[in-house]
Amino acid sequence: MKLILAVVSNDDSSSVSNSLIKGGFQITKLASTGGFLKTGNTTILIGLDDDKVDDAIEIIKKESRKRTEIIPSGSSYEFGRYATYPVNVPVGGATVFVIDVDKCLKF
Ligand code: 2BA
Repeated sequence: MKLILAVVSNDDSSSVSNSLIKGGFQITKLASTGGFLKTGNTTILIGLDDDKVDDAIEIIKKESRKRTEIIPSGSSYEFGRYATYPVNVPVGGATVFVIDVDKCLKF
């Protein structure tokens, strides 16, 4: 048995967890905070059989693929008025750890 720990962005956490549940996986979601940026992210725990690890990773990869989004940002003073301008911001991505599990007990 394995335990997957997947750190995903809060934006992707619903689609990742919904797809995992749809795929038959049991999950636990933890609210977490990145040590570097100190912003919120979501850590998803998945206990699963060894032969299901690749399937779960595929789902996580598909639902949290790194991409850029265009968001309005900042303001510039041009032609006598302030305006926002669009910038490309990288979002998404996941950090995945796969750990061996000796035992899983439920009481
Ligand atoms: P990522 O490497 O994609 O990591 C995203 C989040 O995943 C991290 O949030 C952290 O919560 C978790 N994570 C990543 N690697 C981990 C590991 N080896 N062990 C435990 N948790 C891990 P943040 O710590 O806030 O980092 C956000 C982004 O800032 C990172 O994206 C990376 O691009 C950058 N970063 C992190 N540490 C850095 C450093 N020391 N110097 C430069 N850039 C750094």
